Amino acid sequence: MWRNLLGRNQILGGNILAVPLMAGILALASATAAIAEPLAEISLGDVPLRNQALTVGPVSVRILEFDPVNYATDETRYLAYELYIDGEFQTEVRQEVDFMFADFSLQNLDPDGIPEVIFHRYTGGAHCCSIYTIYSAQGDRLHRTITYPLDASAAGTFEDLDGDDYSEFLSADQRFLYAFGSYASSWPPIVTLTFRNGSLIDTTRQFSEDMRSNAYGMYEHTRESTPNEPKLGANSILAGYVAQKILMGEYESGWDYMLAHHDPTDSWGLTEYNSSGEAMGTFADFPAALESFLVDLDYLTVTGDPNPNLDLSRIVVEQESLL
Ligand SMILES: [Ca+2]
Ligand SMILES: [Ca+2]
Repeated sequence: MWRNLLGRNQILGGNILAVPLMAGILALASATAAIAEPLAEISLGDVPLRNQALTVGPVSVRILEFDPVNYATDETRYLAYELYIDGEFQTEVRQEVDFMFADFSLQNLDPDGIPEVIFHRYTGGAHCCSIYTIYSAQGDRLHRTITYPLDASAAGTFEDLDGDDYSEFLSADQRFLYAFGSYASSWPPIVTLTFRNGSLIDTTRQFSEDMRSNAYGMYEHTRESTPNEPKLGANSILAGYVAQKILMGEYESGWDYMLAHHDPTDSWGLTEYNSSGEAMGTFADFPAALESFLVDLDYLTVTGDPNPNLDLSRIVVEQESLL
């Protein structure tokens, strides 16, 4: 599969934004970054597996048991696997099969020469969801990182964007999906994480060219929208645009652009909720709703200033631990 189908942008056919999202893909595809290639991989699909081993250098995964989901019954199926380094047992995992397909791959995400084990599963549903579990030898311990379920627009592959042999994980802030428009008109700011010492670290702001490319796509598809002659879905793209500009250190120009191109007639996202999810009222307009949203998501501080301490790894990484 073309990697970008599971990358930051995806092709959405038959709707108003099919062309803009395609444009984003082409922009990213033209980059010269090295895609991390698996050294070995094994797919879990519709065939049961027993005692299958995958080994590269000192690292081994042994799949003890895998039975695919049987949609005809409710019977619980299991996946069980073990990890070894230098022939020494590290950990065993046994879990219910909650995925449509999955794979194990071994690849170098950092320069220490000991491959990482990446277990990637896809749980299905309308737009959901990829979940990554990454195991990395750190000294004599195994470090495990588990991502949140990531929408296709937020779950990319690993690429080494800057050639330093530490792979980047290309994602996006999926909290912007549906916030101010339909899925198809949602265009989130990008999130770039770098794999270091077994962890995914937020390095989004270091990759200014990527951010600028994403912001340019958003600009191209909202520049003809004005408050008097708004384009459908403009607010949703502009929400992502302002957030992207905050990350670029250009909050004020992003905000001014949003004011000049937003749709004052679109009420999507204007309902105000309390922390329990109950509707509390309605924001006066889209700019007021957007500012509150950006504060809620920590792009802005409560005083309305760009938050220099925003750590976007926390919206991708659900848990990590030394085993
Ligand atoms: Ca490694
Ligand atoms: Ca890198």
